[in-house]
Amino acid sequence: MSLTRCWRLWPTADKTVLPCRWLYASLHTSSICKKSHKKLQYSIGNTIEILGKSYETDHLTNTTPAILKKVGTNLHNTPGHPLNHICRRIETYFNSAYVRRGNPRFSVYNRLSPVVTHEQNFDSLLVPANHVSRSPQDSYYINSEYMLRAHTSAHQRDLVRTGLDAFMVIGDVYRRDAIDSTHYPVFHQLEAVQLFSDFELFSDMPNPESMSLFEPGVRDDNKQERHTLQTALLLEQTLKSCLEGLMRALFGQDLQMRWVGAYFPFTHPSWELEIFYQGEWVEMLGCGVMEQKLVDSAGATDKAGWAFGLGLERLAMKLYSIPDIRLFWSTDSGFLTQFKNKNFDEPITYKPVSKHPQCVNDISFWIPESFSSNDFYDLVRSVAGDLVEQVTLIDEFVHPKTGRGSHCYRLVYRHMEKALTQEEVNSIHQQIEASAAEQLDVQIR
Ligand code: FA5
Ligand code: MG
Repeated sequence: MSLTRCWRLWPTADKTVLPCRWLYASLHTSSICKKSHKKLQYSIGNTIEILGKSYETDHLTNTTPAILKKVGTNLHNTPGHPLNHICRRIETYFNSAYVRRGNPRFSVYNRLSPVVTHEQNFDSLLVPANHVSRSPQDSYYINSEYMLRAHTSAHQRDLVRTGLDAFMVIGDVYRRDAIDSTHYPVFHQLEAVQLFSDFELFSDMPNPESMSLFEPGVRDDNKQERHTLQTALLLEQTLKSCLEGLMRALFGQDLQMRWVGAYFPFTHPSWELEIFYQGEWVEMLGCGVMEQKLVDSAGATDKAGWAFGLGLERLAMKLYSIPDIRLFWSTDSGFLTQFKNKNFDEPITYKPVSKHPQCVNDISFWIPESFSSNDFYDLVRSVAGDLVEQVTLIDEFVHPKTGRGSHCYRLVYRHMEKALTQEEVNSIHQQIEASAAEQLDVQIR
């Protein structure tokens, strides 16, 4: 099945979520964007410090100071933070549902550095060299060797290599992404991997000794070439029942959820799980049967397994009725005290302190040829921080005579903790215009 067909066969009705980067990539097979970053916030040959280590910047460096400030915050390990509550609830589910000889089956890794090599983030996961997810438009690069991980899957191969066959990785991940209430350039993922020997996978079957994990075969929509059909079906079944069980343990029996076919270079077959939230379907996680080539490359040649990666903010927003993803970074006691000193498994419903009024301002400019919207989103974040709630491209056109492109963005300003005055908004808006003109070579209209 071609990747493009895969996307068409499984359209997601979830309009709040951008097309999955892995699916989207399949529609844009062009090579990595070669655009040079003219006005870097760090100049080439400088060093930047991240978690006590120095990295030399080069032509690929595109991490912004605003992003680097978030590294090491460790919200997921902060007692009383909603992300910590949710991690502990998920760990509790796994520790009760998955036990081996009286001990938790899954080991938890929640302090791995978010600085990884490009090789870990992409190559170890079989992401092709020209895959668009490697584009500087999508990820935060530290330099030509290191980056801020774009997903917790970056640790899969190395942890399997250490001999583990069931583990979770919890951590902060970094992506240059849209700005709205469910997307933020730093968010948290919880990844889990479970590998099975033939003995483990088939132990509940009538004739386990007659079954085998592997056979030479062909790849189709339902299975990989090396896997027997039973292997593929049992892995799918154990994966889906694990995740449906987790969602019911968190949200109760009445939760509406649905499986949507997906594409990831490191799993086949692959799915996304969506749940119904505030009148819309929201994607919570991606998962699938691990590519056997990846498992083999990590030395577990006699095992097959599944993996999933879920977005913790998305889950916590639904579970605690948190309306905006920026709130997780709030230092305001109005937010934090609602979770602090609560038991992690207590039901909590966030009560908005008060939603202050929005201020809306548009910005229009002529764009240079190399322009990318994600550059503008990053710039808005750097200048205005969390004062901007949403940025939407509301109009674009090409001048019929000059051929120049023009973009118009609508910026919605709202402070989470106080009402902004029109003067404050105007001043930030002007700073955004000035920085865009200077750093992105746009011409304000
Ligand atoms: C991944 O990141 C894959 N690594 C997941 C995976 C793991 C697949 C293991 C197969 C096996 P994706 O890009 O779809 O996939 O992100 C996973 C989840 O992270 C999403 O479902 C969503 O819940 C969350 N997420 C993605 N982008 C954002 C964002 N900008 N802000 C907040 N949450 C996000
Ligand atoms: Mg996705």
